[in-house]
Amino acid sequence: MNIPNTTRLLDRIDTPSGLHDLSRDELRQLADELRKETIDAVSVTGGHLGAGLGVVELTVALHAVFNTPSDKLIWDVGHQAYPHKILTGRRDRIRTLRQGGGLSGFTKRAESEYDPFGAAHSSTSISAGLGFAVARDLKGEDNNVVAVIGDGAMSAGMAYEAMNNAGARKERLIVILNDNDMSIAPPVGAMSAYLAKLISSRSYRGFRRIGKQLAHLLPRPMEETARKAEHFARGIVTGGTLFEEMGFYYVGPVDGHNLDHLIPVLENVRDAQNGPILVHVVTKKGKGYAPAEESADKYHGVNKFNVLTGEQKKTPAKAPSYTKVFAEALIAEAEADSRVCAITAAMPSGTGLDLFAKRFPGRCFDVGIAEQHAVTFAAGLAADGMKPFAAIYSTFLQRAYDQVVHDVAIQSLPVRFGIDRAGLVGADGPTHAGSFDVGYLASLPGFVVMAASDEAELTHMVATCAAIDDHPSSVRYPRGEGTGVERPARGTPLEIGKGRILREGNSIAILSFGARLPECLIAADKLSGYGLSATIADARFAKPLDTDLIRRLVQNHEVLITIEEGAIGGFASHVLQFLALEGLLDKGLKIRPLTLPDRFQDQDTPERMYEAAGLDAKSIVARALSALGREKDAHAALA
Ligand SMILES: Cc1ncc(C[n+]2csc(CCOP(=O)(O)OP(=O)(O)O)c2C)c(N)n1
Repeated sequence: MNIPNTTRLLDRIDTPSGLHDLSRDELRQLADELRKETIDAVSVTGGHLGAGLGVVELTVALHAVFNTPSDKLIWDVGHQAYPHKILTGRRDRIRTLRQGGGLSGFTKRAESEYDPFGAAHSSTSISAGLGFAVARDLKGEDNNVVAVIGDGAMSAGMAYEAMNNAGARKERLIVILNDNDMSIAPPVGAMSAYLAKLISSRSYRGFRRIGKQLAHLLPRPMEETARKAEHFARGIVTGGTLFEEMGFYYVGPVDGHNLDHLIPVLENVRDAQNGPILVHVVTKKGKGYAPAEESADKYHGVNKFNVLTGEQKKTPAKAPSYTKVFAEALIAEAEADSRVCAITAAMPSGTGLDLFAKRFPGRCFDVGIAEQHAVTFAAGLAADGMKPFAAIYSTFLQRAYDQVVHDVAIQSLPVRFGIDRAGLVGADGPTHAGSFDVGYLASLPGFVVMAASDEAELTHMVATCAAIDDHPSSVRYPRGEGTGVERPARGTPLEIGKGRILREGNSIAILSFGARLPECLIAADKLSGYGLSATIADARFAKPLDTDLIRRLVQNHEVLITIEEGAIGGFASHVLQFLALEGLLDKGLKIRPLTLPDRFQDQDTPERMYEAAGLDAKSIVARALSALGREKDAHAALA
C-alpha cells in the first residue's frame, strides 16, 4: 500500500468516468489507494469504517462497469458509501464527513447527483431501485439501475416486499447482495444461515461460468448453448435458490475482493437484457485493515483513531450512558420478575441489550433488522403474559408505527418501549434524530409516555414500565452520557401522570419534558441575574399529563415555557390542548412552547444543534425575557 504520491491514480480521478479507461492493474492500484484514503479520512472524522472497507473493490468495479450518474447506483443504508463518495467528486470534502457543514455520513440526494437516493435506515434499496427501473421504462430510457444491499439488511421485511414485487415484474433491475456475514453484530436468522449455506455449497463463480449462466439474457438469438445455459441458470444443474423462486436470476457467489471476477461478472449482468438479477457478492467487513478485520464488530462505527495501531480516541466518561443505565435498570427488573424479557432489532450493543443477554440469554431476543416484527412479536409475548421491553431507537421505531397502533395500542397490550437516541443525535444527522416519538406515541389513547431527565429518573421509569401491566408504556432517553446523579440499583414505580417541582419561583415557570432539564436549571440561574425567579418543573409524563401541576404553574406565573427534545406535535401540543380546552389560555397567559424547529437539521455536534434549535439555556432565557417584553435583554442574553 506504499504508493508514491506522484503516481497516485486517485489524484487524477475527479469523476467515475475516469475509471472506464483504466487497465485491470490500474483498477487494482486504485482500489488500494481508495482503501488507504478511506482509512485516513475516517481516522480523523470517526464514522462508519468496516462496511466501506468491505466494498472498496465492489465500488471500483461498479464505477468501472456502469456509467453513473445516468446509471443509478443505490446503496442500502449508505454507511458503506465513503469510498463511493471519494470517487464521485467529494474527495476534497471527505475529511468533513459527519461534521457540521460537511458531508453526510450516508448517501444524500442533495449532496451529489451520484447519490440518486438517500438512505440511512436499512433495507430500502430494492424498493427504490424498482421505482427507478419502472420510471426508466415508462420514460423509454435505457439506463441501468443497481441496488446494493447487505446481508444484514436482508433481514427486514421491506427487502422481501420489494423482491416479491420486482420478481413478478420484468423490469431490468440489478440487485447486488453484499454478503459479509455481519450486520452490526453477527447476523441472526434463517436467511443468514441460508446465505452461508449457499456460499459453502458452491465455489466462487468467475466470469466464464457466470457468462454461461447469463447467456440467454444476452442480446443474441437463442441458440442451443443458450438453451443449455437457461437450464443451468434456472438451477436445474445447481439447484434452485430462494431468489430464483422469487423471480430473480441468481448469480454467484462471486468473490467481492477479486476484480478479475467481479468486473466481467458485472459486465455480463449489465448487458443482460431483461428481468431482475441478483448478484451474490461475498466480502469481508473491514477488509484490508488489520485492526478492523480482527475486531469483533469489524469497526462498524469508530471514533477517531490512530491509523498505525487502530487505537480509538476515547474521552473519559464522566457518567454512564443512558443506554447502559437503561440496560442495568432492566436487568434489575428481570432479576425480580421472570416474565421480564427484552427485544432488539439488530442493535444489541446500541441498546445495551448485549448486557441483558449476558445475564438472561434465554429472555433476550435479537430479531434482526425487523422493527415491525419486533413490535408485533413483543405484542404476542405481552398477550400471553410476558413483560416485554422493546428497546428500539426513536428513529427506527418510526418504521413500526402501524404495529404500535394496531397490534399494541388498540389491544391495550402492555408492551414497554425503551426509546433510545431520543432527541438530536449529532453526527448521524436528520435520518437518525429521535424527533417524532412523543408526537406519534402520545397521540395514542391509553399509552403512558415518559421521558427521563437523568439516570435516576430513567431507572424509576423502567420500573414504572415494568409495573404497568394493562397499557402500553414508553420511556425516552437521549444518546450519550447521563448527568452523573446517583441512582438506585432498582427503580421504584412512579405515580402515573405526576410530575415534580425542582425549584420554586414566581414569575416564570419552565416545564421540562426530558433531558433538557439541566439546561432549564442553568437558565433559571441566569434569569435570576435579570431579577426574575423561575419555577422549574419536570413533567415526567407527556401522557397522562399532570394537569394539576400545569394548572398550578399557569395560575402562579406570568410566563410558562415548555421544553422538549422533540418535534412540534409532541409534549407542548398536549399541554396547549389542555390549556385551551380548560379556558386557561383566555386570561392572557404568556406561553412559549420550545420544540425542535420545523425543519430537518443537518449533522453537527449535539450542543450546536440544540443551540440552533433554541433549546439551550441561553435561548430559554431569551424566550422568557422576550415574553416579558424585555427585547433588549433577550437580545443580549443570546450574545
Ligand atoms: C431500520 C434500521 N434499523 C437499524 C439500523 C441500524 N443499522 C445500521 S447498519 C446495520 C447493519 C447492516 O448490516 P448489513 O446490511 O449487512 O450491512 P454491513 O454493515 O454489514 O455492510 C444496522 C442494524 C438501520 N440503519 N436501519
